[in-house]
This record gives sequence, structure tokens and C-alpha cells, in this order.
Amino acid sequence: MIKKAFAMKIYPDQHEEYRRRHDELWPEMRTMLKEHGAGQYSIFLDPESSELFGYLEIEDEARWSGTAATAINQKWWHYMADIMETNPDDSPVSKELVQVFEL
Ligand code: RM4
Repeated sequence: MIKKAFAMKIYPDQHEEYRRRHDELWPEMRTMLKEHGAGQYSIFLDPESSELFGYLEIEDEARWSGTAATAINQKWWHYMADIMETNPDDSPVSKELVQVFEL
């Protein structure tokens, strides 16, 4: 099992909307993430800085990297682009974080 963590950023006035959209995560998106080996996927928000901290566990990097090109993921990223910092292709600006401790 591989642990992945990453940081993203939402717009300061969109905290509630970001949560609302994830409370209603499209079933096809949920299925796609699981089919690509995602487990224990959580996203936390720092309300002061509007930074998001994402954590998930995957089985295989290559399998996980396939998520980006799926039609449902592309649709999700376009849908989310109005409330978070994105790249020109609407993917979220995402910084990979490095694990530095484990109990
Ligand atoms: C996030 C972001 C990620 C996606 C999750 C479900 O806002 O778009 O890429 O995996 O939602």
C-alpha cells in the first residue's frame, strides 16, 4: 500500500460550496476512484489559509495515474474549476507532500 498526500487551494469564499460538492460526490466519480485502487481518501481544509490537505492510500502508482484521463475525472475537474486554484487544463494545482513521520 502506498500513502499519498497533497495540497490544493480553494477560494476563500468557497469553503461551504467545496464541502457541499464533496458531500454530493457523483457516484460515478466515487466508483472510478475506487476502481483505480483508492482507499481511505480524505480531504481536510485549513479554514484560515483555504489550503486543502488530501490523503489517500493506493495500491499502484500507474493504476492511480490513470484516473486523470478518465472522462468522469475530466468532467469533475471542469465542474470544480470555478471554486479552486487550477491549471490551464482545469486540473487542480496540486503539490505532492513528502511523508516525514509515521508512528
Ligand atoms: C478534489 C479534486 C481531486 C479529486 C477529489 C475527489 O476536489 O478535484 O482531484 O480527486 O476532489
